[in-house]
Amino acid sequence: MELFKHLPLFPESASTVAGKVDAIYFFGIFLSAFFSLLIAVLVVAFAVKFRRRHPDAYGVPEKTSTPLELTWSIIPLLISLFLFGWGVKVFIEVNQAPSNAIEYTAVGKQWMWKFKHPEGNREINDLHVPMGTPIRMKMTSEDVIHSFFIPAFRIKRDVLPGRYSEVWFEATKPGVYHLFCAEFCGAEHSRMIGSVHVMEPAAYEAWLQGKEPGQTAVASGEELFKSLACITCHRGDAGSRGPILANLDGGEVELANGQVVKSDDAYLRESILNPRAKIVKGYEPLMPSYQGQVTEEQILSLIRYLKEINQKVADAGDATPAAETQTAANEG
Ligand code: HEC
Ligand SMILES: [Cu+2]
Repeated sequence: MELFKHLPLFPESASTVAGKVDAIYFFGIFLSAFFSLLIAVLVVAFAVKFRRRHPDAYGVPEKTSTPLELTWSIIPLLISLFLFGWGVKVFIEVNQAPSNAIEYTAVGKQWMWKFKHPEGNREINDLHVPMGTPIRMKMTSEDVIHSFFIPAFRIKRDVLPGRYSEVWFEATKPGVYHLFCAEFCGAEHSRMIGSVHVMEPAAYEAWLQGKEPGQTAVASGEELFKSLACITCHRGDAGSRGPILANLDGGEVELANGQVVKSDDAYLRESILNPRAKIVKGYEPLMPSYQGQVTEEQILSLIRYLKEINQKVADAGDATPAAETQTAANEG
């Protein structure tokens, strides 16, 4: 808000949701201030108006009025419901990344933030992002609970060990913004800070060009898949010891105990670290645990790679009928 530009109390607003979050906040402040003032003024005014004027004056007995009672119950109810509805609308918007959001990853660690761009660039405590692009940050922690907080974007999300959490934003203004850890995480918690550099798309491209790109998550996942010997059991054909890794991107998996579970990031993570927790139907519990052998970043890369091959399998499945029609048409 322009009005608060020079007031250090208020962080800049630099994301698509910031203004919406602020609007609710200001409405709440306005509402509280309005009613507090109204009540305070009335208390004083009535105290003066109805003061005792001579020693033998007595108050009249209280009268009750149903319409009055109803009015002052229904109006606040409507105001609260309005605030609730508005809050839910913005809450959903803040929590649901648009489907075209680009995935970055962040790993919190005492006491730093490690980022990876989809192009493979890695950064520590500094995060460069293009303006006007929705970005989904997939996050986990290597040790304790941290919290990813960018005040200028009005987003904050806990980052938990052993779990994935997500937050999204679309920056609207070039600049450098604070990144804080908002969960006390040890002696140097206060130094777990970083900077988000929002750049014009062209400047961001130039920045990327000037950097050693590093390996994309998919590429390092593929390399790990070979170097950790996953590929010896998951060869991708019917004869291998491990299941064909398909239909794992949001699909369903039938387990040996008859349960059906949804395959998501948490399932894939567990399959790598604790494979015996859920045994796939028709397979032996042969897979070794990779606990302690892979870092959080490597697990993220492996999951990314698994999803990529799933996508390829799915695309191939989609492509087949089309290809057949193609050949049929050629023959005809
Ligand atoms: C010794 C053989 C072996 C190795 C090595 C191995 N796996 Fe497995 N994997 C299996 C078997 C067998 C299963 C099915 C039984 C189960 O659920 O544990 C499985 C299951 C899985 C599943 C669940 C599949 C599904 O359809 O739900 C995933 C994901 C997976 N493995 C990934 C990996 C990754 C990643 C690696 C390497 C880091 C790896 N595996 C290494 C044998 C292996
Ligand atoms: Cu922290």
